[in-house]
Formats: sequence, structure tokens, C-alpha cells
Amino acid sequence: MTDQRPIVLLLSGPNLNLLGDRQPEVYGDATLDDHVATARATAGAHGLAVEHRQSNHEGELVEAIHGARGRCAAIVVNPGAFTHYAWSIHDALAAFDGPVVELHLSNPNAREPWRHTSVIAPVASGTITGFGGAGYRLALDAVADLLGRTP
Ligand code: CA2
Repeated sequence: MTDQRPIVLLLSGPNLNLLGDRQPEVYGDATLDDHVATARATAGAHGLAVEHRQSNHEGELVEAIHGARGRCAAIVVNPGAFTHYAWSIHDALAAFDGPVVELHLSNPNAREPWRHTSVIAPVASGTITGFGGAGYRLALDAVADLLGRTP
């Protein structure tokens, strides 16, 4: 039988595939697979399914967002460094109808000044930053709430 659950597209931007390997003092010890597992477990408790895509290429993330239109109920996106300058991702998300949650492991606002600007925030329903891996649970809880799903 096919999975009938609403789909949440979880998008991971550049270099996030390296999580668990370098800079654990900033991003923690967990791998991206660990975070995806957290997101899937949380989504599952809300009757939601997670489809995950990681890319180091801006255009691939734009295409993934286009592919979510009319198919996915919501998007959770950690755009990595694209957060700070990728207007094409901003525009693609603006053309998506459902809730969009921007997610960061670290708190970019407490880091270098160039990380203080997010071009994604204006098209996000909300942003979760600085809670490390717990952010993946919080983001999926937020999506469930925005979709009106009660636990
Ligand atoms: O805190 C976050 O989640 C960020 O989106 C992570 C991005 C950074 O550019 C944003 O300002 C905040 C960078 C992800 C890079 O991840 C690495 C992991 C291991 C080794 C090197 C990079």
C-alpha cells in the first residue's frame, strides 16, 4: 500500500553532508543522517512523512522546491550558507503555498556579521536557530502545528 501521509520536504544546503566530521564545537557530533532520523521520528508521531534532499548546488535546491509545489504539505529548510545570499531560493520558496520553517543548528545571529542576514527569513513562516540537533524535532513540531495537526 502506498504511503498516504502528507509529505514534509526537508532540505539541507551546502556542506551539511559534512556534519559529524568537522567543527563539532559549532555544529555538534551528530551526522546529517542522525538529524534526518530525528525529523522522521517526530514527523511520524504527527502522521507526517519526511522526504529529505541535500545538495551543495543552489539550482538543485531551487528545483527541489519547485518539485514540492502541489505535492508536499510543508518545507523545512536549512539552507546552509545560501541562507545569507541565495535570492533564487527565496523566490522559489515564495512560490510554495504551504508553511516553510527555516532551521539552523547554530545561532547565526551570534556569529560573524555576514551571517546576521537571512534572505530566507522573509518567506519563512518562522525560524528555529541555535538549538543544535533538537531543532529538527522543534521544526517538525512547528510544521505539525502550522498544519493544524494535533498530537
Ligand atoms: O547553523 C546552521 O545550521 C547553518 O545553516 C550552517 C551553515 C552556515 O553557513 C550557516 O550560517 C548556519 C554551514 C553548514 C556547514 O556545515 C559544516 C559541517 C561540518 C564541517 C564543515 C561545515
